[in-house]
Amino acid sequence: MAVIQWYPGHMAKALRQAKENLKTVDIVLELVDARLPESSRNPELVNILKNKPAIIVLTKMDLADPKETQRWINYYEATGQPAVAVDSTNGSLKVIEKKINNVLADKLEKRQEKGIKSKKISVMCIGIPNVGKSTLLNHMVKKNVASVGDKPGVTKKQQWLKAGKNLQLLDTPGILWPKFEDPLVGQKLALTGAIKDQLFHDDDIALYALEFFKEKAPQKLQERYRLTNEEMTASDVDTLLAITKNAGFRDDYDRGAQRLIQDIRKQKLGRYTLDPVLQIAGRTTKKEKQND
Ligand SMILES: Nc1nc2c(ncn2[C@@H]2O[C@H](COP(=O)(O)OP(=O)(O)OP(=O)(O)O)[C@@H](O)[C@H]2O)c(=O)[nH]1
Ligand SMILES: [Mg+2]
Repeated sequence: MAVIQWYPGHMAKALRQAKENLKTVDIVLELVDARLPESSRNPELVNILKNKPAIIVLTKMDLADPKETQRWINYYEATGQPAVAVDSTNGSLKVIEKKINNVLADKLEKRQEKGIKSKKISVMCIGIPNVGKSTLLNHMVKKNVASVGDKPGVTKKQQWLKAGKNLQLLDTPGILWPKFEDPLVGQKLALTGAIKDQLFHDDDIALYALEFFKEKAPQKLQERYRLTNEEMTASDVDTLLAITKNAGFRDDYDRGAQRLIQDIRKQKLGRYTLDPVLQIAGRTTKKEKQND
């Protein structure tokens, strides 16, 4: 099976730092992308989070299929993992503060009994690159203090931010893991912009995307690229060639692939969820059964 092998040194360092900080923070916000909640979960982070209060925050819910997002929340909550979904570019993030207070209720009560009222709750925000950590924290502190950008690897080092009287928040650099055992995970991460574009072939990602949208949103695909029925039912390579031609790129297949990827990232083909909860939850249950 093809495995993408790469792991920049700064991510190894960021993982070490995250491990160190776990000892001091009260709670962790583990950010995942609502369009691919499991594929955007870094197994190494999940591993170090054992026994630490944590909340799974599904970001970019405005880009994902709302029904699937709700199913994911239900699934996580049912498996004892507190979860919320947010759009950090719009609306209130009070839901996160509420969830933090909820998860830490016992600890906060004990602090109060001991008369420690002034201690702030310290929160570390972790997740893969470009998942929206800095955007979410800026929103929570109501200031643009952390740098954000529509590409992976914007935050280079940790930064503490203060939110109101009660919270202090730690922004961290995005961390991926050294090997994607399932190549599909790498393709999903690339399509949604979590991996630097230079690290994958546009046409591989475009072909994966075509297969997905042909099945899930054929009408949108057909309308946007003015594809005939024959072009829709042709092989994915031929459909991509038709898209390239219809976009006016003649036979510049790479530009066709880039256009499709950019369009999907900009939501021109609508909201979508690449990780289906039922399939993945089913797989987990099967695995659990095998381990029993
Ligand atoms: N639509 C939408 N876009 C979001 C949301 N949250 C973040 N973004 C966008 O996602 C991009 C990445 O956001 P960042 O906050 O820089 O992501 P990050 O996780 O800090 O990334 P690194 O620092 O590179 O690890 C930016 O273009 C944000 O505007 C969201 O909830 N919805
Ligand atoms: Mg950042």
